[in-house]
Parts: sequence; structure tokens; C-alpha cells
Amino acid sequence: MKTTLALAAASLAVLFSFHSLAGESYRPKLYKQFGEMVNTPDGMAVSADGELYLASPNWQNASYPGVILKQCKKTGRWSLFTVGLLHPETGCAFPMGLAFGPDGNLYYCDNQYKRNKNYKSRILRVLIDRDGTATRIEPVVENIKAANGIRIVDDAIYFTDTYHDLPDRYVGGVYRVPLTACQERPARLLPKNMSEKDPFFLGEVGTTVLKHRNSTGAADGICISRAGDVYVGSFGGGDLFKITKKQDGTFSKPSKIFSDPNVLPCCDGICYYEAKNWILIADSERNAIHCWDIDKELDGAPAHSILWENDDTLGQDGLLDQPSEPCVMGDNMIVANFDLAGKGMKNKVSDKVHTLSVISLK
Ligand SMILES: [Ca+2]
Ligand SMILES: [Ca+2]
Repeated sequence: MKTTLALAAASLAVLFSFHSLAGESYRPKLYKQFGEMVNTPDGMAVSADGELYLASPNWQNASYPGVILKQCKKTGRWSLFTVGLLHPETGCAFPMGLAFGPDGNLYYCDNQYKRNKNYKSRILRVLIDRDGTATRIEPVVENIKAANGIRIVDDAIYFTDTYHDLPDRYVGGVYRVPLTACQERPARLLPKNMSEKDPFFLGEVGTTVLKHRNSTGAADGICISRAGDVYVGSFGGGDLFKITKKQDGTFSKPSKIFSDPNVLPCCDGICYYEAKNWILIADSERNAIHCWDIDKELDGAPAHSILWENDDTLGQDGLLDQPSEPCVMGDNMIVANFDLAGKGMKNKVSDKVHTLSVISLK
């Protein structure tokens, strides 16, 4: 009888492993609590020497400028790396996605869309000297509407533009700009009604608009697998897209590989976890972290699961409070809690507890 029960329990566990919480092993803990000067933690990147960088556009309390911080690997101490470069017209800086280039410099999305929807966003490059000090910030890609997620692989910048603002179509775009195309002067995107002629345009990524949230945010989180395939998620409806790198080095158009708003209603930031060939997905709406297992995807098996989900919280104990971005650092996933409450989110209050969480991936 015992054996039968054990077998039944085991088969139930298998049955519910799809779309279910993996349990306490992925429980988030508090990694860092910031004061008011970091009030919407978001994009992250780890430098070649293993130091964590964090962007905060500071949308919750805009009396603080958008900043990029850095955590010293040796001491664990945080310091201001740089204040974001102010846009000459808007007078604001809103750093979001971060990525290091092969040149050792830090590239970031300056997302001006909230302030000005008329192509003011940019990709900026922070030049870093040998001591690790930021010396200068310069634009490398211009004429973007809402620069959001960024990755740099094989000497090219890949990034998302979340809103195209085309009539009756809720789409954003995915772009690839070779570093050689922005060495001397910034590359410029074409306006959205000419996207198909834009040499940097990889394709359109749309979103389902969910009634309870009514968000039209499309292309948001982006990451690239070891095969060179580009994965992009949509914020509004949680749709996941894949852009396949072909043998000749060109890319397919984005194809939707997962769309089930009952299970995954929001793809905010995403990142690649190479050790397991997983995509980790921050679900802002439900305070959750999802996993997309690429090996399973390639086998035609169900590839989606939920690693963790929690109820509304201030985040003081490390639980997720509108997670906007995951970042793998060694055996850990650091999660930024954006905490900017909006319609249809579990997060009901933009509170004063500004946090990063950590989840062990061991
Ligand atoms: Ca909070
Ligand atoms: Ca909150």
C-alpha cells in the first residue's frame, strides 16, 4: 500500500510539474534594500570581472535622477557608478536595460517614452577606464521610441523598442545594430512606418492586450541563447517570441512560441541561464519568475514552468514585488523589484521598500 501511495504521489508530482510551483527551493531572499535614491530598480548586468551593475530610472520618485549603481565584488558595498546622461531636450535620464560590450564598456537603454513619445529614447555607451570609473557617456543608437531591453553578443547590440504606436496594431520591434555601425557616430533607426526598410530591424513583436491590465506594451525583455537565437517577451500579454539564427548568420522573423495569459500574463525582463539552457522570465503582474526550458522546446515537450510566485508584499523579507528583471550571477538569480503599481497588477502599492531579491539556482 505504501509503495502504491508513493507511486501515486510521484506520478502526481510529475503531472503537476508542468505549470506548477517548483517549491521552496526557489524561495526568494532579500539581496539588498535601497534608500529612496534607488526607487525603481530595473536593468542589471554583470561585468567581465564579476561585478553587478544596476539601473534605476527612478519613476516612482522622480525627484531623484535616473542612476546606475555598482556592487563591489570584494566588499559587497554598493556605490553610485554614474548618473544617467540627461537628454538634451527632455532634461531627463531613464536608464533601464544594461549590457556590457566586448570593449568592456557599459551600454544602456535610456527609455524616454514616459516623458516624450517622439523618438527621444537612445542606446548610450558609458566609457569605462582601467580603474573601473565611468569617464564619459555617448549616444550609440538614436531615434528609438521606448528603448527597454538590451543584450550584446557577437559584436552586435540587440535591443527592444516596446511601442511602435502604429494605428490599431499593438507591436514593438527588435533591433540588431553591429558595433561597427556606431563606432564613429550614432546609428539612427528609421521611423516605424518604414521599419521594413530599416537595416537594423529584425522584426515586429506584438502583444495580446489583456482586459484586466489594458497594457499595450509589446517587445520588452530580450536574451540570446548559446545557439544565437533571440528570445523576446511582450509585456502586455506575456507572449514569448523566438527569432532563429540561421546557418548563414541571418535571422528568421519573430515567431510566437508561447502564449497563454492564464499561465504567463506578462513578460517583463528575461535573461539566459546558460548552465541549464533556460530562459528566466520576470512576470511583473503576478510577482512570479517563470522558466522556459530550451532543451524541452527543441524536443517538442512542454517547456514552460513557474519557479516562484507570491502574493502582494512590500518586499522587506525578499519576496517579489513586481519583478521587472532577472539576472544570473554565478549560481544565483538576482531579481529587481520595480514596484510601480498599475492596473491589474498584484502589486497594489508603490511602497517605500525598494529591493533586489536573490534566488538560488543550485
Ligand atoms: Ca516594495
Ligand atoms: Ca509594492
